[in-house]
Amino acid sequence: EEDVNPSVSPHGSALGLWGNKQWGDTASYVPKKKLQSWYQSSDGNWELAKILSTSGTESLISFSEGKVLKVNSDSLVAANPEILDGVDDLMQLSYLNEPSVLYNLQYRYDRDMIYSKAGPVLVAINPFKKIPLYGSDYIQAYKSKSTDSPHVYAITDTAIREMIRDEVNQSIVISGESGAGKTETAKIAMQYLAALGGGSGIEYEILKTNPILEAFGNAKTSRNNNSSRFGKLIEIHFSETGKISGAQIQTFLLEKSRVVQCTEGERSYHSFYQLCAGAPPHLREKLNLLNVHEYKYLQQSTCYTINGVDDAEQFRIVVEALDAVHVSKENQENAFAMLAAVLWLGNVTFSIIDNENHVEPVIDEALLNVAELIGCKADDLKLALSTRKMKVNNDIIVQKQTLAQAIDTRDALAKSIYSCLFDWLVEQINKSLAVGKRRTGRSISILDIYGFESFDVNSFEQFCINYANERLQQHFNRHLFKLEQEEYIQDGIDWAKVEFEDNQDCLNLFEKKPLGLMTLLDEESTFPNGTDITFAAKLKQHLKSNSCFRGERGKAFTVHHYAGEVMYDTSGFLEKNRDLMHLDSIQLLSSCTCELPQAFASNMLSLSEKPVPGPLHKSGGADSQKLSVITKFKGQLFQLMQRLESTTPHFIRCIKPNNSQSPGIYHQGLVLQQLRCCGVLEVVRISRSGFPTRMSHQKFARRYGFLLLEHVASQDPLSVSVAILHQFDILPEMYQIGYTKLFFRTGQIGKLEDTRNRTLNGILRVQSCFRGHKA
Ligand code: AOV
Ligand code: MG
Repeated sequence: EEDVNPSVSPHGSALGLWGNKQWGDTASYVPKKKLQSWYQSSDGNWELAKILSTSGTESLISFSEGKVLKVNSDSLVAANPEILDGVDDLMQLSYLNEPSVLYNLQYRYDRDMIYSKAGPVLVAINPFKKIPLYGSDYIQAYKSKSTDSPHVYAITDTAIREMIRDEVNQSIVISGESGAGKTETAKIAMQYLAALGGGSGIEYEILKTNPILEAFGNAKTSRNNNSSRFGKLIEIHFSETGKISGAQIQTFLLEKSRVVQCTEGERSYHSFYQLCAGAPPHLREKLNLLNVHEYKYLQQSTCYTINGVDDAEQFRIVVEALDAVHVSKENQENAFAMLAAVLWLGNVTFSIIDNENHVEPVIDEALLNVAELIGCKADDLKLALSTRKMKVNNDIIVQKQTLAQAIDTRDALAKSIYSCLFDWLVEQINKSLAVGKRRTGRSISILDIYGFESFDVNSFEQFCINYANERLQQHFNRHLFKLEQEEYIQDGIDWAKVEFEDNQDCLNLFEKKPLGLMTLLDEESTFPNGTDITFAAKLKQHLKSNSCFRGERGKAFTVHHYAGEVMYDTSGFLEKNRDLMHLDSIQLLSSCTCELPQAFASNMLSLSEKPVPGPLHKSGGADSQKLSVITKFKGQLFQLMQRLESTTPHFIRCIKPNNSQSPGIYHQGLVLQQLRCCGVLEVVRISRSGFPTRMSHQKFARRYGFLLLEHVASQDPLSVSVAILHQFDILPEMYQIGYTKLFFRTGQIGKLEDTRNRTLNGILRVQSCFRGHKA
């Protein structure tokens, strides 16, 4: 019964679900008698087994339930000793491989420890239930540093400290698939910032922006009952004394199409259901509200309610929030009138008026209600929905519309009223939260965008959302891998290079000119004869050799995203990208007696009057002219990335443990796929082999120099720094001295900071004693 050493590779070589990625460790692993090991069973799950004996290339293993199996030694993957079960930073694992990471996260998840660290990144696994980890006691504990277990509070605390210490703006970048918990996580971070920086009252307003934006910008999808259909960056400003002085919200591309079309099992925006369920009697009457299932736009899906959500109660919460951010009662009613107008627009029907199939809206309750709610004459509305003015040479001709055209016009009007309302609300919120003119302090921004999506049918919306996620992934890669490695090289640091999954190819597929997805889309959008079919054909023709692209049958194409393949159906791509609003409709809105439609119209006009840099032409001559949706979105994302680049980022990766939004279910395959696509294991590897904390010689000497007990002969920063390192017995393998900076392994600077804080507190106490004594 001799132990044989077949020298198994440390990462195992299991294929199949687990892929053949080498996520092994540098520590060599040799299956030995009595060692714990991972074995992948036929269902793809990894099971813990004990090695009974090994001989040649085979090992005899036993499972906890008593089963014994003879397996190929190559299929075994190193398991960590039990003492490492549930470590809170994956960096502490002796063997870093997929099953060990999955097991560690699951071990914690089963015990409601949903937060873990992967080096510098916080991993948050959605519990899908309330867990008692939040509130003032926990906030106090993290503030006073009496706990350091991984938490959103901890990473937010770090952001505050670094903002103050380094005088650099910070950002908290939250990513993850749809339903993974980004929005909840963002709120938890805001809660912590509000608690620590509160005092002026503005923090209360900041927290109240959440119910408003969620009501108007979130909806139930098949992935998430409260799915964000817009992206959001909230920048929270702090004064020099560390108090919140104001905030600014920027939103990105709201999914408009949901207002007029909705898939079975999903809902339109929460705001509609909340209004219908919760409006008090006087408002009901004023807006002529019906029940939700009487509105055609909402009828497209038979889903009207969400389990566990009381829309009427939510309505009251939203009203309270609107009060908090100083939207007047009058303006609140104006806003609700716009919601009602959109709903009634959906009920407007058309009848054929001639033998060329031209139509006119039926003058009924629906049309009259819309006219009243937006403040225009019923006849004007009728005209705007049934005709189009066209400019031919210098004459204006009036063209009648077919049913399909009229419906498009009606829906376009509904969509733009809704999206203008959303923008208007954000504007009101920003006015209320505005930072005073003396913007002296620093800021912490929190980014929460819609997560990566892949449905049965994916359209233009998913195309935009997934593109945004590619950009964000690039930012993540840049900070955790690229910049990291470049900095080591620049400063002459010795270290082992870590390979990572770069998504530049996919971004190129989208962005390259002249032959990228976006340029081709814009180009086709400008051709009067362009259709979804010609667009799909053009993509296939020009992009077929791109490794991230695959043409599909019919009008579809597939993109290989960092998070998986998504097949897009080009139906509606061109329309949605053009997003035309007829001038007739804009003119109608500007002629309205109500304040909001007027404001919307002037907003749209000011957008369309800007010079058009893109190739988008005037379709028909009398349409509003503007940038294509995708081009505008790309511009916004570039700006966003620039803003983020001027901050110190802190990353939170949200993980969805199952697809059914249920507590207690941990799907190994699903979790693994998410860990893989965001490179969590590579982040751990790079952090373990690298030196994540760094400080210039000058800064280090300035910050800790006063702790030196002995005088240093030479006062140059490097000598002072070296003296500090010696005095504190920092082990040589824990740091490296670069040309300009000192590089530390994780945790090292923390010890120095603690000593510094203790010493400073001591000095302060002594000073105050001294003052007390004198007085
Ligand atoms: P998302 O923002 O990442 O999806 P959410 O933050 O909306 O996901 O989370 C989805 C749901 O998961 C929430 O409505 C909660 O029910 C639950 N949840 C998430 N985090 C927690 C938590 N910490 N504690 C308790 N429940 C939680 V999307 O917006 O779809 O990409 O576009
Ligand atoms: Mg969200």
